[in-house]
Amino acid sequence: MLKLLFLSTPVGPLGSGIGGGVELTLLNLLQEMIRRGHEVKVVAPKGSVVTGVSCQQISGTWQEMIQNNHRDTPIVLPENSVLGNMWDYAKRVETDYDLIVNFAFDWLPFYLTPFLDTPIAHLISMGSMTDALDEIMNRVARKYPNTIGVHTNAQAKTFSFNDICRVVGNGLNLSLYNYCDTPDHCLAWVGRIASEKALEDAIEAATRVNIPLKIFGKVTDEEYWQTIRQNYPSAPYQYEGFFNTVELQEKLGKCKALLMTPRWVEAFGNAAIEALACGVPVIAYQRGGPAEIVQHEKTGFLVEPDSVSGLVEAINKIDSIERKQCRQQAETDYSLKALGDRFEPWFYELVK
Ligand code: HBI
Repeated sequence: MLKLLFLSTPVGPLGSGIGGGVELTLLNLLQEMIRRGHEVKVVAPKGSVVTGVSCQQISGTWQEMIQNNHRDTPIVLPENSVLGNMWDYAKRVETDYDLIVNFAFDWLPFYLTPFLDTPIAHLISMGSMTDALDEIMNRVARKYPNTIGVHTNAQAKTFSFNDICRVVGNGLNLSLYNYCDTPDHCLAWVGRIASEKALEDAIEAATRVNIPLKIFGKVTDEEYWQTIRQNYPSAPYQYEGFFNTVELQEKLGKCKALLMTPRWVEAFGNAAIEALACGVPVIAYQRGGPAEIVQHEKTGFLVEPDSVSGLVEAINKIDSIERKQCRQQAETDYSLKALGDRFEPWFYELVK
């Protein structure tokens, strides 16, 4: 049995949705490690909501989203940084734990690693973003091999230390997702509405096949969203909004396919496994995480990146995919048990 200390992302409270995919990963991993008999404590910004486990609420100023930075942006820590305060706490209690698990994609946790005695596992949630962050991650990877976990090989390949990090995939609580065998005549797009997600390609494809597109997710780039609405005044799309897991899966399941159009290297692509869990085939650009999730012509289609005609071609063949196969893949590769089978051995290796 291990005593684990999970340090959440500093961009906002757990449960707010600001942290996006990493919130889902932390909560799913927490649930699975407790089910396996380990003790877990969470450290997160004040206002976090975590059911069934003790959560140390840390006050302080949230960290800015790293997506807003450029490659050469210097590291910025605000006055009364919540990230700094989280690590003050971790340093104070570290002897009570066998392993610290860091979920922040930030410079400070890596810089502090050699100053703590308890081993630290870093689970990183994006591909390479800035030079300063790459440099400090590389330093930790070299000094402490295999202490950095990534979700996919594609994400690992964006870093120079891809040969000494651990690919751990991701996973879902599949009992929350219901299989739907008879979809309505519509397509789905799920994700933060921001330029790196290239929603315009999905709208263009839906327009060409004249099938309504349902859009789910938080608008995190207002200007980008307004541009889309101006450029596609009469396209067949409907903005549905941002939903929690239970509501999202109920609406997503009724769609003929999920379109994934990432312009950047998506580290994983939680939406892909959420769709599969509902029996929804995935049509994705052959780029980043989704390219390692979708089984081409079995649970969806992988098309040439940035090719709208590729999306259209796949949409026209979507009925050839057996929806049951999609649910089956989620159960085989992305259940909480599969997630725990990838993380638990990694954690034991680090505490030896
Ligand atoms: N930005 N600075 C910073 N730190 C994070 O941990 C972070 C982020 N941006 C996005 C993010 N985490 C999560 O939404 C990941 O799931 C992408």
